[in-house]
Amino acid sequence: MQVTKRQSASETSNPGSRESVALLSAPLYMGGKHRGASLGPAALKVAGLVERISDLGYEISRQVDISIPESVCWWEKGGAARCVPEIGQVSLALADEVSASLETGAIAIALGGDHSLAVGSIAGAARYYRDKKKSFGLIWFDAHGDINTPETSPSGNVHGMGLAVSLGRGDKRLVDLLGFSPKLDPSKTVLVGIRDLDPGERKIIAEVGIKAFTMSDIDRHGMENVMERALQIAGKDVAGLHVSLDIDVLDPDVAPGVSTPAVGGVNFREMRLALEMLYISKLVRSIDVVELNPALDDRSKSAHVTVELLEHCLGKTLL
Ligand SMILES: [Mn+2]
Repeated sequence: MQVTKRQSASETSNPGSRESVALLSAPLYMGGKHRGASLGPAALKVAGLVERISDLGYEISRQVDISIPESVCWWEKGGAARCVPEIGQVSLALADEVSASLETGAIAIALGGDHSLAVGSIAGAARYYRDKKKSFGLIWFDAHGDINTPETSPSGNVHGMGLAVSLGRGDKRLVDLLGFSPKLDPSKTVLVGIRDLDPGERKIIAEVGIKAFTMSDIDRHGMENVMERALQIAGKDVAGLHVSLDIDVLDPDVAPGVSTPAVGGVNFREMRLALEMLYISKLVRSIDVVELNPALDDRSKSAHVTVELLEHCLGKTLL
């Protein structure tokens, strides 16, 4: 098993006066059961991601493609959590890239890939803030809790465990990545959009004490209110925010190209508003874009929606 990184010639140590963005592709697929998630970064680029971010005035200061090991774990290894050594290797490589990108002052955007990507990206962000003795918050958009442990998981898929791992629960090889745990402060951790939880996840959410806004909360109070509260929690006295955006938080009518769709999701306008509010907060320093599965998409509809939404998180306005 070997994890190598390919770095583009566009890398520069002189971002100049413009704000810069680092694009870190980590096309993980072994965190879930649908291999097509590995096509996510390519589909986002085909949908114009790089050009659209540049058009917003950002310098793309760093583009890294983290290569993913071809592993027999895909064919079923058994055990409680699948492909942990392989995901751990990729997580280490991604964590290094996220830390290094944040050090340059760039906004680090990790392109997945399934949501096991967050193990590495959050670890990298956590190390960056920890080294500076600063705190950060997390807003995790998802239809699911992603807060299973190997004991509670019905599938053994690590893409459903990333939040638990980052809060210090689960397979030690992932929990102890970079030598410290937990990566997140539960009092500054917020879930938004959940509607499909496994039984054990409800219990863990209550135990760890994170704030979770369900789709019912969004329906009752509106996205604006939910995001104001999310920012009050995750954005309180922090040096930055990490946003983990699982595309399956969107309704499948909006974004059908995901591995684990769940009906009754966030619509396009709600998501755009949420991301506009995050941009206005000026706190977002790192972003995951995960679970886009081009093999299940409808004529690249979900990829285009994702690029459009990401633009709003980076400052695109309607007027
Ligand atoms: Mn997820």
